[in-house]
Amino acid sequence: MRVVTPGFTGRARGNNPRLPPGQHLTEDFPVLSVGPTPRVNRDRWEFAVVTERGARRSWTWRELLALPSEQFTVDIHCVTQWSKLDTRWRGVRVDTLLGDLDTAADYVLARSYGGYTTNIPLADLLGPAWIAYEYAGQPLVPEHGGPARLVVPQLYFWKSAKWIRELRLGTKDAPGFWETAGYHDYGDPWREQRYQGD
Ligand SMILES: Nc1nc2c(c(=O)[nH]1)N[C@H]1C(S)=C(S)[C@@H](COP(=O)(O)O)O[C@H]1N2
Ligand SMILES: [Mo]
Repeated sequence: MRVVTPGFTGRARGNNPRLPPGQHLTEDFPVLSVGPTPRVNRDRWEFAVVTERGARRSWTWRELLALPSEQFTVDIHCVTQWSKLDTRWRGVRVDTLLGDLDTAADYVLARSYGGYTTNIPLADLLGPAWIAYEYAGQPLVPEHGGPARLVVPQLYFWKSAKWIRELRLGTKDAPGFWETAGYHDYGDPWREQRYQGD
């Protein structure tokens, strides 16, 4: 039996219920970077979580790899309207990194090597989200954010900071690079929250 839902014949969506409004599918993996690709040596790489009270917890590359990791497969949606289904990664869940951290924060500013920033509610980083270091079974290449990047699949992909360096927890929301430039503060692709006011 074929069920036809009225109002969802969706030619523009290619009839694919996994495609958010205004998006089209891509098979390749476009690179979208604001500036030059930072080359971060894994020997000097460090990742840190900083709480609203200034407590800092950090990991070297070896320490990150020693943490429990998982493979995950997610759909990603760029605000420039491409979506890619079933992308396969390996990484450490953000809740593994936060552990029993003592915080009253609701917001996080992700900060990258190279200076990029983006804000994400803490709840979405527990949603889950990952610090990913493998893509399609290979070490994550610099163009796609290697050594490691954030992957927050339920938000537009600009929230998934490449070359992640720090998660800064705060009690107040602080917009990042694209949010300051007029992009949506939250960025839910299913509600098509592309720009401020959407
Ligand atoms: N540090 C950093 N992270 C970033 C970006 C960037 O320019 N710098 N671009 C964002 C945007 S707009 C998108 S769509 C994705 C692109 O990731 P990709 O280049 O691996 O496809 O990374 C996001 N994370
Ligand atoms: Mo993007």
